[in-house]
Order: sequence, then structure tokens, then C-alpha cells
Amino acid sequence: MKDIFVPRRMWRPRGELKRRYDVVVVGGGSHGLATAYYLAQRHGVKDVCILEKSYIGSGASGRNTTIIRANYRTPEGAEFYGQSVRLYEKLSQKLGFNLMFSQRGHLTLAHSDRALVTMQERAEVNKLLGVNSSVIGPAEIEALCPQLDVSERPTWPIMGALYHPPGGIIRHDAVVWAFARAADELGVDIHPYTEVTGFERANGRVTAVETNRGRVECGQVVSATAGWSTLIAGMAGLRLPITTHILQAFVTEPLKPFLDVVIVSSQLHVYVSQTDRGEFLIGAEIEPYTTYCGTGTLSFLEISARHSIELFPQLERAKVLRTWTGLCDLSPDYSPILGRTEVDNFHVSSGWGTYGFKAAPIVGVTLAELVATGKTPDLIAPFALERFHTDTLVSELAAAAVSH
Ligand code: PYC
Repeated sequence: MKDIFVPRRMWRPRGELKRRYDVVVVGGGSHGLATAYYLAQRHGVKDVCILEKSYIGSGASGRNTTIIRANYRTPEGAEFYGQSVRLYEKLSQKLGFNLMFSQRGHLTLAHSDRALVTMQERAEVNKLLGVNSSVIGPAEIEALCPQLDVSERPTWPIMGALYHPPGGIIRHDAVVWAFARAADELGVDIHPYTEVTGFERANGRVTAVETNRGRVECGQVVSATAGWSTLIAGMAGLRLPITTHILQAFVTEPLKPFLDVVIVSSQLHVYVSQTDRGEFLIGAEIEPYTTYCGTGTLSFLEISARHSIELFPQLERAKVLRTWTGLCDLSPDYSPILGRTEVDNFHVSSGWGTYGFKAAPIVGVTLAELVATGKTPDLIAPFALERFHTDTLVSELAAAAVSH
């Protein structure tokens, strides 16, 4: 008999909701899927479901600018994201899915003395934690990216940069699909179009999750819902110190490849990379007002186009192909809120601002460990919600200057 090619499904079609799951993960993005995957893969906890109100990867995981990096300012952040980058480096092989991780190097440009000082601080912290980054001058910048004008001509001449060789870009949808497929293969039930509408609570614990498709009893709950974190936490009776903002980005029409590093300018509030399809992917800072309205603004397009053309005059005639917005959950110290809460079995992955996607694998590993063992891993202890009561903040503002 001739071999018949049977295409591999990404994951099983949605089934009925079971009456009960040991772990209910709310949010079918990279964090929720990674947590479910590592629960099953590392801890054998397989009675797990993902509840996603829309399609899988429809939230922040599908609406980011695909940048992966670990050059943070705080020791806590640099160590955490350093481990995330290391996991990303092996993820294609582990998940059997080409995630197109291109570690092309990441340059944060400095256009002032003050910016150079901040970069030097970041480089020192990074070095101490084994994260590869250093401050380089205009000649080295020119060698890495000859397309940039490093002369005195621009309004804001480039004085130096924080160079982070392991930084790069990845195919963000593929990360979601790969985690979903791998979690599904291990028995995790994935329920798209299943919206959480409330929680039943007793004795300080969540006992059941209410959804638009019925009620599910649960052992533990993980909320990985980015911009909707406060709403979901509120249903469980929990207040998170989070504000929700939109972040916008756009891509140009595809152009012949000419940029093979990621360029960020905190002073011009813009980051630029060229995708594997040739599009220039350009983003800016979050909008300062809080909103859930995902409508893009003309002022964003005008300002970010102007700033990117200042860096790359070659883009002057490039046409904008597509723009989008994503919701960002911003915490007061710009660091995540990760782990247990005062509701005993309700755990959160939240407060990511614009950093969430790059943390997906390490969030999955650490949250899965917490849920499976009941112990908070040391790596995420500094990011506990409790820090806002104990005044032990982890201020990551210096590494967030572009987009926050
Ligand atoms: O933190 O690298 C970053 C980033 C890029 C886009 C939004 N945030």
C-alpha cells in the first residue's frame, strides 16, 4: 500500500469542557500556553486546560514587535530575561518547530551623555549576570550597521550604543503555535472562544471558573491575560496595581533586506527591525492614557515615521502596509507581577508592560514549578505582588525608556 501523507494537526479541535481540571489557565497566549506545556512536560501535571476568549494567540502574543533581549537594568530583570533568552535559544529544537529566532544583535542608541551613563550602568549589571552587553562607540556602530548616519549631521547625533549580541527577533505566531501544539500533544485541553465570566470562591480559594460555555471546577487557576489582567483578577476579588495602555506598531511594504540588527533609540522613542519578509517593523512608546480601545492613532504614525526616517532616510518613500495596537498591562515599577496572590490558589502573570513576549518560556518554567510544587522559585520571588505592600520595588524604568 502506498504511504499516504497525513498532515499533522496543530492541536486537537476544541472538545467539551470537562466538569473539573486540576489547573485552569486563563489566557491562550504565549505565557498561558508555556505554563501549561511545562506543567505537563516537566511535572507530569496533565489535567490542565487553557481558556481563551478569542482565538489562540489573539492577544499580546500576536500583537508585539517580536524583539527578544535580556539587557535589563536591574539584577533581578537581567537574570530573569537572561534565562528566558537561553530557553528561547533551544526552543525550536525542544518543541520541534522552526521559530526563526534570529539573534542578529540589538543596539540601543544613545544621543546624550545621560543616556550613555544609563547604558554603562546596564552593561555593568549585565556583565555581572553573564548577559552579553557592552557600550560601543560610533565607529563600532557604523561597522555593525553602516546604514545608520553616525555623523554630526542628524538633529540628535549618535554618541554610542548599548550593544547586546544575543538580542534579536523571532516569529511570534510560531512561538504560540509551537507551545500550543506541544501542550496539546501532552494532553492539555485547549478551549478557544471560551470566555471567563466569573469565579466561585470559598474559604479564600477559587473553587470554580464560570465561562460562556459553562462552569469548570478547578484545583488551581493561572491568569495570564496581559491587558485584561485587572478585569480577570477583579472577578476573583483581587486588586492588581496595573494600568492598561495601548502600544502601537506598523510594518512597511517588504523591501530588499538591508538591516540585520535591531535598532532602538530611547531618545527618539522608536525601535526598528527588518522582518524575514523584508518589512520594516517600527514601534514607539505606549500611549500615556489608559484605554481598552484598540484604535490606532495618526499622531503615532506621524511621529514614529518621522523618527525612523531620521535614523534611516532610506525609508522615506516606503509605504505603510499595516498598523496594529496591543494592550499593555503596566505595573508601577515597570517590573512584572508574577506568582501567588492573596487568593490562595489564584496565580498571576501580569504587569508586563511591553516586555511580556520575551519572557514567555521562563514564565512558563517558573509558574509551572510554583503551581506543581507550591514553592515560589527564587528567580521570580522579587516579582511577587506582595512587594507593593513591603516597599521592595524592582524599578526597571531605565530599561524601559523607549516604550513606557
Ligand atoms: O522592550 O524590547 C522591548 C520592546 C520592544 C517593543 C516593545 N518593547
